[in-house]
Amino acid sequence: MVTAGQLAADALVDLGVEQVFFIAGGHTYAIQQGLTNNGVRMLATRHEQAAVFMAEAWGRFTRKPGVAMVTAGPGFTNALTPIANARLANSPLLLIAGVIGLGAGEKLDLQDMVQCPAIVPMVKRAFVCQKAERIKEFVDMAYRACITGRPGPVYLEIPVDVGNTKVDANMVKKVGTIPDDRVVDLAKASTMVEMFMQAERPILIAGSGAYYSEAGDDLIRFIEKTGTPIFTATQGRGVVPDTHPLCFESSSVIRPGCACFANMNADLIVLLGNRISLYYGCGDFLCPNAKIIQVDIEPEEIGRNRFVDLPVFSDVREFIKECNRIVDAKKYGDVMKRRFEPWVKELRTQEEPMKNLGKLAFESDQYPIHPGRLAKEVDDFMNREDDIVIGDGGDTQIWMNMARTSVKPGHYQESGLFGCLGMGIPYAIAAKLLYPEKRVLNLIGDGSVGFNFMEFETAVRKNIPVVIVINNDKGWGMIRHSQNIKLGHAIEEGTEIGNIEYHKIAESMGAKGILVEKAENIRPALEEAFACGRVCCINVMTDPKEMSPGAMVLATIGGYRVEQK
Ligand SMILES: Cc1ncc(C[n+]2csc(CCOP(=O)(O)OP(=O)(O)O)c2C)c(N)n1
Repeated sequence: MVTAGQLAADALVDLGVEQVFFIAGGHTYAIQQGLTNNGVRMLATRHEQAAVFMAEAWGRFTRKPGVAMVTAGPGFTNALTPIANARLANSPLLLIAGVIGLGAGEKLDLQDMVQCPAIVPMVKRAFVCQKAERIKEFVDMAYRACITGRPGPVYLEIPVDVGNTKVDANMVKKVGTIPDDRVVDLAKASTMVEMFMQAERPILIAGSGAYYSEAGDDLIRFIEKTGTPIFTATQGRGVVPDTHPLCFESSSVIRPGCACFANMNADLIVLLGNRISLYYGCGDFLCPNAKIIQVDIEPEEIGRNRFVDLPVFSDVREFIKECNRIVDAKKYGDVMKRRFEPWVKELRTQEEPMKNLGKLAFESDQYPIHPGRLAKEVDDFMNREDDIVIGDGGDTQIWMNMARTSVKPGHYQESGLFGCLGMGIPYAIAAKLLYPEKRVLNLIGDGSVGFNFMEFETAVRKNIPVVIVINNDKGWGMIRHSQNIKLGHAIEEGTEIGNIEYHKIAESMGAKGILVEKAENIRPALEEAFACGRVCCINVMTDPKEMSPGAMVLATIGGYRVEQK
């Protein structure tokens, strides 16, 4: 006889789970014991939010569900923010939560709350296992739901009495099937190729669907044989390297480059596992006359915010493979290449003045330090092939996004559409745990760093040497700037933070602390931080007056669109 908690742990191991992030609680002992018995690596954080962010990051990096476990009631409620983040970012993530016993409802038991309905709108599926013998089936269903179709977060609730129940392992059904077929619409591939033959100014935009389907190599083959320019977005950043002659970096319109020009002047736009979200002005930043092809693994996603001329319900990689086969068979490649060449040249011409504009920030040696210069120093210092950079904050994340050169997928991370501050330190810890050989750095705003600051202690305790660089403008910069634009002034309460010596607080937890006040000292500080082999906090004092283009855009569109009365 074994506990159902042990069986749940066995099922997770059978599915290949090697790492769980958690905070212990009385409602999850049985599974914790089971996982420990099975040799699963357990990392205890200082806040459930951090544990779930770590699991989310793990899922993003590995393309398999990251697993977090929390206790009932407050453990559960603390876990919700990263779940919502994962939902909007399509991250494969499994949250296991304890809850009061099945027989304890309405008794005013400790940590009582009705959890499942609260999380339903945030997850792909929510499961409650009510019978100990069926626990393996539930682990299996939950895990599978994270990764079939479009990845996302899934919730599995195990009442404390169910987890503690002893069952005869021989009576438990054998489960554990993970389908690995990929859906592909072969007929639409020839339609797409014919549409390319009619186009003069096509662009491809590769999003997270290109990343999760591992479409990089096939995409490179496609653009090289057809001469089509490509942009990358969100998790798709790096699937084709920024340095490729046909890659025009991020499709973000605020990155110094030609994305805005391309989006508004293309005659054919192909969205590959990429949603028409705020990043494209919810469709308004895509040329109204362009033909749109949208390839997505989630049929209901196709057509959001914009009429789509060719909807393709398909896995990105398999679809592009088929397009490659057709282009080869019909010997269309050279015709396309010749036709698209002037367009590619035009894009290169258009991006130059924008890049020069970006240099004003990136190369500034002003005092106090320009935050754009700080982000560029990070980009130059961190090896683009191997190192991992994480951006977190308002303006801070925008600067890092603008500056980072992506040559490999998964190596630059930020929250995504949920715009959630505070994920940076947990993400960095998960990254370094997964890839001990890589250098990992998080550039984070001084507001954002407060959310999960205690995770410095986690990193020190577990000897996970991450480098956390704080862009310290002594305030909630993006809000300060957008209030200035919107209201004509910044409201002090809620935008000012003051001068906190973060490097000293981190030192008190066992990390190394460095203060930087001049631009020329940024690089030596980065060298010292990585050379010391310890967790390090670099507190960089930057100019509170410098505003990112993101703050400007957000003050005028998107969530700020509603007029003040
Ligand atoms: C969890 C969370 N709380 C509040 C916000 C609203 N918000 C967006 S940007 C921002 C300011 C961030 O300040 P900081 O981290 O210091 O970065 P900076 O903008 O100064 O670079 C705030 C409060 C948010 N996006 N997420």
